Amino acid sequence: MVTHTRTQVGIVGAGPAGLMLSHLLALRGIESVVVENRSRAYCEARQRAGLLEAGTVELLRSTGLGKRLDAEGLEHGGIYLQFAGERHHLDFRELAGRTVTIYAQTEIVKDLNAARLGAGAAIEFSASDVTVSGIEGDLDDGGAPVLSYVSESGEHHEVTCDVIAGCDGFHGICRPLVRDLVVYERGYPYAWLAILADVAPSTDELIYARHPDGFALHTMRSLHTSRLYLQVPVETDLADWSDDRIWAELQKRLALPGWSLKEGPVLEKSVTPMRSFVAAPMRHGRLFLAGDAAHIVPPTGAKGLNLAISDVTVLADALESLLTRGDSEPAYAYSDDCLARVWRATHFSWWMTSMLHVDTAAGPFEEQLQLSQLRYVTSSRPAATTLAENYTGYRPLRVQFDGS
Ligand code: RFL
Ligand code: PHB
Repeated sequence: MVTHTRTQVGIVGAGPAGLMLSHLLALRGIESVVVENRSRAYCEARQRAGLLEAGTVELLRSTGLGKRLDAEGLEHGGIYLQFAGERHHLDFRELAGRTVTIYAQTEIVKDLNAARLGAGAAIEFSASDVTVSGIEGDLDDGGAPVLSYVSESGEHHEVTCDVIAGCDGFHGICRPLVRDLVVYERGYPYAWLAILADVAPSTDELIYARHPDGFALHTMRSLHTSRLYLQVPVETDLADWSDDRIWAELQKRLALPGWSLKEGPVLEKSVTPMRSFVAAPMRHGRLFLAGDAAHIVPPTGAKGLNLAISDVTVLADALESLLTRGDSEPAYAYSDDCLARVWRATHFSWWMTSMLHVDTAAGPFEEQLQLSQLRYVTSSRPAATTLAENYTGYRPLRVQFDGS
């Protein structure tokens, strides 16, 4: 037996993009159904991003999601860049007039789930056999795409929608449905080994370090929990990296006279490949892609989550015009509007990555170029401003709500 229902927007994926879209639509009086193939507990525990641009923070606050963020988030006025045995501070407040905030993706997902479920929203976790059909056609000609899935209890559902949002991440089912998709892609000859450690951070702001043996990053999740990353070869097997080996490598790459890195129990570790990927267009018929479903950046610029949030901000506006006023123009412009920002972030992430990582296949010439670029961004105010403006979010996200 199949249960048939109707909604305005069918959303595939309950990551930051899908949940935030559902939240923004609800604030505009637009109904949605979110279908997610993992459990709520899994989605809320998945360790990923941690750094929010100023505009992302503003958006969360102005849409009623600021309470825990304001109590637990850590506002940072800059970062440190370390190379050639020296640590330099970049002051974003002074350079760009903006700050960034450490607040984990896990916490944003928890806040969004609580807000949506508290408002009685439909989020189907642990769904299987998720499919999307009937997306073809012109936005002005009507149409009724169908989102179908089998719920955790085994019932088959078909949800008829006005439009569908593919917020199902890089490995989702929606992107392959976009006809004539063009993919722009670049791999990197290294990966990141990440640890979460039960120890207070040894720094007040993030340290990005280029060391002859590879990149290292010291970030944090709270005043009690540290997050650290190491550049490792692509084919790295985690089994070869004992906690002692990881700490020894971090100690070496982050070392600075007069400063010490505090060690603590490792709570979690993982290896993530690095990739730049942009798929265009971000819409086909009545299917709109948002977030990692359409693009991936290497994490060095801390842009992935922020891009996912900016995509759905643009999409919520476009869908409001389409579904409440019958104006399809912003929906037609959606892909181009998002891609302009996506390409800026893609360039910035590639640039940060290329400047800070050691490519063993590149020679001494490339190494000197990297060091020259690092000296430039830490000594020239215009160069530092370029980094600060991009890191804190370019262009700053336009925030529509006043939170009242
Ligand atoms: P997500 O988070 O992958 O969510 C997609 C959701 O879709 C579900 N799904 C399906 N649901 C139903 N049916 C299917 N067939 C489905 N297939 C998949 C998935 O289970 C999932 O719940 O994508 P979204 O929402 O676009 O959000 C993107 C962000 O998660 C991602 O860009 C960031 O985590 C990237 N990132 C960072 N971004 C930042 O802005 N700042 C950072 O500091 C930062 N650090 C990072 C990062 C990513 C990292 N990794 C692990 C890739 C650090 C790391 C190490
Ligand atoms: C993080 O806090 O996990 C983080 C911060 C900045 C990055 C990447 C990851 O560039």
